[in-house]
Amino acid sequence: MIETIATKPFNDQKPGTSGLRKSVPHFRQANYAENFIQAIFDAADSHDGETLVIGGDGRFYNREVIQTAIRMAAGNGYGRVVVGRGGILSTPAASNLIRIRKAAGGIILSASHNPGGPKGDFGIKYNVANGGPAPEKITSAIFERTRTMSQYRIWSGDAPSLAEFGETKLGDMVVEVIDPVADYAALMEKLFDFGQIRDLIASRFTLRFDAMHAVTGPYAKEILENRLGAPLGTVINGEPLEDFGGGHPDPNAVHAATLINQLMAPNGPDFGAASDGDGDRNLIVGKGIVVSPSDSLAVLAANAHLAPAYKDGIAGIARSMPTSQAADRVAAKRGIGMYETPTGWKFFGTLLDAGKVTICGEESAGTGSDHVREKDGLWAVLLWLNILAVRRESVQAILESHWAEFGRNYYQRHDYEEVDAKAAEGLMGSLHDRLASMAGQRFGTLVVSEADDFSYKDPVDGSVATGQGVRIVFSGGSRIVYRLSGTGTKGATLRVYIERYEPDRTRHDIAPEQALTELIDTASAIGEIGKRTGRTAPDVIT
Ligand code: VG1
Ligand code: CO
Repeated sequence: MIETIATKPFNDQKPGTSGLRKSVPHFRQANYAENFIQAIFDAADSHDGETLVIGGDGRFYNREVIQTAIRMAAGNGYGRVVVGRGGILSTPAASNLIRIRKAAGGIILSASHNPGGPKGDFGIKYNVANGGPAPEKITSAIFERTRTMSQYRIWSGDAPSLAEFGETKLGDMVVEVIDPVADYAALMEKLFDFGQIRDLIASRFTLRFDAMHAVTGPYAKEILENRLGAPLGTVINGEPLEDFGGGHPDPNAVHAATLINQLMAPNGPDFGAASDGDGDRNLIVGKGIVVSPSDSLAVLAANAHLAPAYKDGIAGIARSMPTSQAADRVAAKRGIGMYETPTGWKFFGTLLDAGKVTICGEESAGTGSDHVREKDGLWAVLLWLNILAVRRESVQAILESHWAEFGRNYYQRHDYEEVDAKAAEGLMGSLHDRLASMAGQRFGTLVVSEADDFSYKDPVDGSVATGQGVRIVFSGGSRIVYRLSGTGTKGATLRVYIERYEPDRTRHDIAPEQALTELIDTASAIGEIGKRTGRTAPDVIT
């Protein structure tokens, strides 16, 4: 029986960069998740008899919300829910399923790289029929709807157990429990030359993949160990755990330090990689070298033609604004399109759908292609492996020859976490106030050539996004970008992105912190970071 339950609106359900993210205790307030899910269904187009994909990264509270979402889908007229066994689906696997099942959309339960557990974070994200994150038009409609929510519809009986494969009925709706890995693994096998990668792995090449006790464990074991023949134990921390083993499933220098240390050891593996909570981010580490995500995007774009799926070349590249301009140099040299979008994967969807770009990436360790409409951690790992299998060079050698050909964009991102929200807004506000008078100002040897607040007009659908980050560009092309995170759940996170281009190939082996010293100091001075936040150093440098 379908029940209509009365509820009261919450005033804080505005989706951020990637869905609605709050702490678990916040999400556990009565009707909090139900209100947001009803708002998604109300904002989505008609869904009578349509298919909905549901899955999550396995974090604490996942199962409860999945049960609720399934019962609410039945209460709202969906014809079928496709759900991963145990409620598990990585974000890219969910995107793929939406596409191949011609679903009306999907609900992904994840707070991605944020920590999990009873006191950790939880999140709900809606993806549309192309498999990608809902565009701003829809996330705004969802938010508007949450402000007046007065009732939601739900099937009164229990949802089926998700432990077994197969179909059951909930009222008129079919609930289909599927293997979360199979379709995704088949897609990867279509894109890449598994035979060649298998040969590489069977040679003396050694690799390690850190799943960080998050969702990619079962995917990586099936693909790397079962299908590509990597020895058992190649995938470490491969059991998804509700609290990610107490860790922080963010593949960066701080949280993936153990993996990085292994790769820095002289007798360590040749290749290391890690992914985040929901499997859409990737970290690539070669023996003795951590690949910066912006460089990874550029190298993948420059070498994609070595993998079967991209053998005819790529149509174009898109990157988020704060991502380094390394990829732009590849696009310019190859004569293909280059697009600069606001932060967040939702801005790549129209470009991918229109065939303007094939590869997209963000400095936050997200890379992907037109095979799905999300960033994809294991895809990036496999494309790297395919390139290594063809070139038979080390990761370090590939990077060095890339820099020699295109020049090197030295790059760092500095995060100041849990900053007082008022202080962070004050800092951004003060930057805005000074933007108009910034051009021509001198800081040490640096002279500002332009300064603005990034806004973007989508070249396909004409939609406009404003207030996407303050950019300060210096003569010579160096840049400092400031923006506030849209995924944090405590206070504000200030992100400062610093970049300098070095064409001289005799100067490509400087440590980034050294190559960027003057810009780093200038970023603190212009942002008045110490004075306004009380911080003397960033919490995380990536
Ligand atoms: C961060 C990253 C952004 C990424 C987003 C979602 O957003 O900077 O590049 O798209 O997380 O990634 P923000 O607003 O905190 O800077 V994920 O892996 O959480 O889906
Ligand atoms: Co993620």
